[in-house]
Order: sequence, then C-alpha cells, then structure tokens
Amino acid sequence: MLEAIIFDVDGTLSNTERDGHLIAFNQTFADAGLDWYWSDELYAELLAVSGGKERIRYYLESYNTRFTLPDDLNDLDALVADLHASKTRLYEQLLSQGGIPLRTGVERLLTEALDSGMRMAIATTTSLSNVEALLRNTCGEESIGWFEVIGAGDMVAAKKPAPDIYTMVMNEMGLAPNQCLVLEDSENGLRSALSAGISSVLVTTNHFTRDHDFTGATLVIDHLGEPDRPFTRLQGRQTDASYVNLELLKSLHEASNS
Ligand code: XBP
Ligand code: MG
Repeated sequence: MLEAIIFDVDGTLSNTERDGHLIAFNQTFADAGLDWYWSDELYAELLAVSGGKERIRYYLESYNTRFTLPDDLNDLDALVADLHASKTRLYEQLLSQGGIPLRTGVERLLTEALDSGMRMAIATTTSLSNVEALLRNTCGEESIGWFEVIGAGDMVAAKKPAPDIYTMVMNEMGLAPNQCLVLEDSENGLRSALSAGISSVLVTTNHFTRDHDFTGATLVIDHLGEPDRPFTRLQGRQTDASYVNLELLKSLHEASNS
C-alpha cells in the first residue's frame, strides 16, 4: 500500500533552477567581480552535478579551467563557500519577492494529500533553509509542517544520483521502498530514488530536464496538470487521467509494485 509521497524540490515543486538558482548564481559572480556567466545552455550541462557548491567546483574543473585556482586548497574551499552563501542569500531574496511560484498542480496535490492524511516527505540536494523559504513564500509558514521529514543538502555525504537522501528519509519514516512513491524532475533524481529501491517514480519534466534519460520511471509527464490544464504523457504507463491526483498516484504505485 502507498504510505508516503516523497517530493524532490528543485525543478519538481517549482522551477527554482530557472527562476531562482541560475539568476542568483550569475548575480553572485557579477557582485564578486568575476567574469563568469552561466548561460541557459551551460547551466543545463552543469546540472549534471547536484548541489550548488559541487556545481561551482565542477565548473572550475571542467569548463573555466583558465581561472587561476588558489594555491591553498583551503582557500578554494573558502571561495566556493563564500560564493555559495551569497547565492543562497540572493536566492532567498528572489523567493521573498514572490518571483518563484510553484509548478502547475503542485499546491492542489499537496493539499489533497494533506487532507487525506497521506504521509509526505522531501528529499532534495538543496539546503533545508532553501526548502523552508520556498514553502514559506508559496504555501505559507505552516506548510513546512506538512512534511514529516525534510531530507536536504549536506545531511548526507553523497548527493543525488546516490541513493543516500532517499534512504535517509525512508529510514527516518520507518518505511520500506515499496511503501513510497517519489516525484522527481531529473535523471539524477530518478537514479537516486531507483537506487534506493523505490520503483514508483513519477517524473515531471522541465526546461532543463526534458531531454534526460528517464528509463525506469513509472510515468513521465510535462507537469502535474490541473482539471482545466491536462498534462502530456511523454513516457511510461498508459493512463486516462489528465491531471495527477492521489487516485492516480495510488494506481501508479500499485502497478509498479505488483
Ligand atoms: C537540485 C540541486 C540543487 C540546486 C541548488 O536539487 O542540485 O543543488 O541546483 O541548490 P533537487 P544548492 O534535488 O531539489 O532537485 O545551491 O542549495 O545546492
Ligand atoms: Mg530536482
């Protein structure tokens, strides 16, 4: 039986990468006097690495190799940490200005799940403070409490696609993988859930992830849909539904665990 829904955050609950993180990264670089600029196309490639700090390092290792790295490794750690902290401040400012709404159907589904007593959790590679700020600025302060467990950022050693964050969340909830269904938007997120043993994964694609390999997902659609705004099915199980509700999630869960 479906006992809990575990939600990814960035790209799934909201288009935070496009509307928030990318804008904040570029503003941070400009404010720091760096001539780094992450275009949309480049960011799509950099998203291969989960975690903002890890992404900056990946950029320096694999893209901006002309940048003179500090001789002392501790100085590089400090540079990355400073840039990431500034990015987080700017990101949270964008959120508080209302510039990062939830994706289609997300608030409706959260409310339905909450009202029905379904257990809910979050498994993300972004920080706990970013998750709380997103929830506070979209569904209100009380929505933070809708989630029994929020697994975030550096709470685990290895970020997605490693299974660690999903495993941690399930352990804290006392649940087995076949009792959970995951909502994700990216290949790294899907791989993370699958390698944690969860076989029910619903993917909603976005601007940055539509060309990812979603082999193994239960169903892949373009968004959760609304009664007056049907989703488009891209891959996976056939369904007559036009928007995602609890009934659809339960049937997807049953189908992928039978
Ligand atoms: C996506 C990520 C995050 C964000 C930036 O997380 O990889 O790193 O891009 O957040 P999700 P931080 O698992 O929610 O899709 O800069 O705080 O890491
Ligand atoms: Mg995501």
